[in-house]
Amino acid sequence: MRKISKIIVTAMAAALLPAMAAQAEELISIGFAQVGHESDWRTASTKSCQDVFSEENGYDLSFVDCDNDEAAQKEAVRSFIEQDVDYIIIDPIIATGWDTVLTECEDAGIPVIVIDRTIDDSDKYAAWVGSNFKTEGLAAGEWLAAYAEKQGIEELNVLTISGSTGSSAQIGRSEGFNEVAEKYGWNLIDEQTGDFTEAGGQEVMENYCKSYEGQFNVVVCQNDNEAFGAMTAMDNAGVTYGPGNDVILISYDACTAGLEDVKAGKITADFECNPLAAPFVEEVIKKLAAGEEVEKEVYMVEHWYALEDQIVEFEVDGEAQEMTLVTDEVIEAQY
Ligand code: GYE
Repeated sequence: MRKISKIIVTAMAAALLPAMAAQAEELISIGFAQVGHESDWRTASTKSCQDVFSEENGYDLSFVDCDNDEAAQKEAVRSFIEQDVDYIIIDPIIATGWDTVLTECEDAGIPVIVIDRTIDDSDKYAAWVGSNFKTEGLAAGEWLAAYAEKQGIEELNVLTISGSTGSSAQIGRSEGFNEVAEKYGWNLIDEQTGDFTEAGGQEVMENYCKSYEGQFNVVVCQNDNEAFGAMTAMDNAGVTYGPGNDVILISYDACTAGLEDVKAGKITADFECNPLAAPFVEEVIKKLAAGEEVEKEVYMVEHWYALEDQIVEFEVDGEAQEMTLVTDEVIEAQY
């Protein structure tokens, strides 16, 4: 009896093994060269990719955190080529310097999908999924114009803590906001990078508080984490911020912790950048696998957040913008 069951089990295993091997082979292999781990936004982006491109969903994901190092990111892409993955996802740390390595991907016949930040000096990729950073900057600027008017604030003296220099997120947000500032003749006092980190935001703001004491009434942080650091620096320097206080504090990303600070009356308005691109990337991959045509650019939908008294009407490129009131439910639903 025992012998028979052993034979059956062995036979079953022998039958199953090739099936399991075939299943492993069927996994779609993806290499993802992620920017790093500098912010809440980045954590949400990484999680979104890891959730969607899981083994359960039929993927074999090679994830590389490039720690904000451009050279390491190119190396990661080249290692994916060597592994001969089926698809490569890149979130480019900076916008330029990509043509050579993208040509290598093309020569190897591996489709590249770019997410979040753009590549501005090459079009050798199948598709890009991300946000319009210039629109975010324009929205922040036009909101400020409408809000200052409502409050009767005539002079705007602005300090900007920008994101990582040369990233398309930094370039677009600066371009958009500064275009509006120029239009209304605001005083742009200074713009220094906080590298999208809390420590960077704090350091820049500490210097600003010393150099420009009493000279500014607007601080623009190009992401929430920089805003967290800037708030610490302003607390230490005795500068008050948020609705009704010395400084109007503007932020981008609108991740959970950022929205909590809007709700707490610390961040005056927060301009969303949606990090959940992975489901759209998966659609692109499915279409490519089926030999279908894909859209070259896919834009994420985003919202602008504030409390009731800071919700004002404004337009971007002639289009009326709707703002979202921050409530506990809204925060709960955010990433
Ligand atoms: O705003 C910031 C992150 O590339 C849009 O990078 C992204 C930016 C995001 O570190 O928090």
